Amino acid sequence: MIKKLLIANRGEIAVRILRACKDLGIETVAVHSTADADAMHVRLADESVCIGPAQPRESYLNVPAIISAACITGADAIHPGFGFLSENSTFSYMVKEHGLTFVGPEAEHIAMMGDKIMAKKTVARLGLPTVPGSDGAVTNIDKALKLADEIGYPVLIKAAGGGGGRGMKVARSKADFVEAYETARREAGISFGNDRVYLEKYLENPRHIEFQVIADKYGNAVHLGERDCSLQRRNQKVWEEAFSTVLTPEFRDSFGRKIAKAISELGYQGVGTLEFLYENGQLYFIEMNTRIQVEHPITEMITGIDIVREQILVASEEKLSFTQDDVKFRGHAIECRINAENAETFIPSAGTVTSYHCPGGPGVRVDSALYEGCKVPPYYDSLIAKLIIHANDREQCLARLRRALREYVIGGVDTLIPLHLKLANNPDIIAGNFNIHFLEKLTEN
Ligand code: MV4
Repeated sequence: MIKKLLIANRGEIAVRILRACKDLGIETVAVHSTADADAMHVRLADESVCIGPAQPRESYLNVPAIISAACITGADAIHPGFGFLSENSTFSYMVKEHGLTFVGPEAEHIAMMGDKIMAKKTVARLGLPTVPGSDGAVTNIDKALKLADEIGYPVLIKAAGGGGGRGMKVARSKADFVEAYETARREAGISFGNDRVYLEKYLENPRHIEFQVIADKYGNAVHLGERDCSLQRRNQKVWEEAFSTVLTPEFRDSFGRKIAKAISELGYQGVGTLEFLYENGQLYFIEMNTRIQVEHPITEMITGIDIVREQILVASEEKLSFTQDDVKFRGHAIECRINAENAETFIPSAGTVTSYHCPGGPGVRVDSALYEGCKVPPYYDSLIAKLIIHANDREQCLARLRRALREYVIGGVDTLIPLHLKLANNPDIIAGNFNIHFLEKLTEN
């Protein structure tokens, strides 16, 4: 078992991981930048190490400083959280080379899923449906044009090194294709140092649905159902739900088991998320994330499983403590991402939190590192709290959400709370009637 865990992250996810460690009796080491000296994750940890200046490059992305901090404090493991170094296969490899446990999958699996072409090929070979498109990279414009005709317009050109919405170009017709293709390759080369691209049928109005999985080192893999993450803006998710309103229990069960089987066959170990686009009653794989995700709490609420605890346990080479048949789903959960941003302009808002009142009561959970008087620095992601609501059904969940949002007070910085109140009262959202473009359209201008 891991005895002492260094958390290579900040903010609410660092606090979330600390809490799992405390429940497990694991000692904790926080690392922080100079801007985070008074941060909640530093205060709650058993020990802390300053790893550099405010700029992420010099602190939370500073691999030598982080590994040194683990060595001097006698930590035997590192948890990367999400963002920062969480999907950096070189980092996970270096952690291991220093005799430390990396709380995450094997470096080979991180690298495999980081290459979106390899990820898609692997998942297709394992029998899961993928978006129709090229079989791997397209390297030649004549072949690409021919393929695009076969796929049928609109066609999307995606970068192997992209993901999360980066490095995509749509070609609406043959007339657009050559320019879109050349631009996509050039931009991919500049952004990712890898100009390999692949083609996909462009789905016009899909939902974004993702399945949570967890696997141990002994081939046991289970799925924990899906989340609907369609409500996003500029590739930033804003509101997530478990379950999606569109999958039936039978579909979920059979599709989820296929995913778990594929993950087991892959020899994957740790937590992971398979992202799909949903259109016309079908799911099509697009990408896999090899980290714990921001929205994991909604899955925790409907399954009663502490996913971060299980993640630490499987990294400690423990067997998964439950089987697929043990997983029972209950009710509905919604997560609202409370970003320190203006709710109309989405301009980030840094500063001091001058007042703080957290909502509570039945079905309300807040994951946050905020406290009255804390600073929200301008250097990092604007996510400052997650409001997670659970209830027996979706309607009651929305009612509790409205109640909790009205109760929540965060003074001194702008937040997305007013936007979430608007969403929780929107007839289309109440009816479950939305896709990946809904929020962009609602908030444009
Ligand atoms: C797509 C797509 C439509 N058709 N692929 C954007 C993020 C990246 N993970 C994949 N993305 C998309 N891939 C095909 N073939 C539309 C998107 C997309 C999107 C996907 C999920 C959530 C939000 C999105 C917003 C814009 C575009």
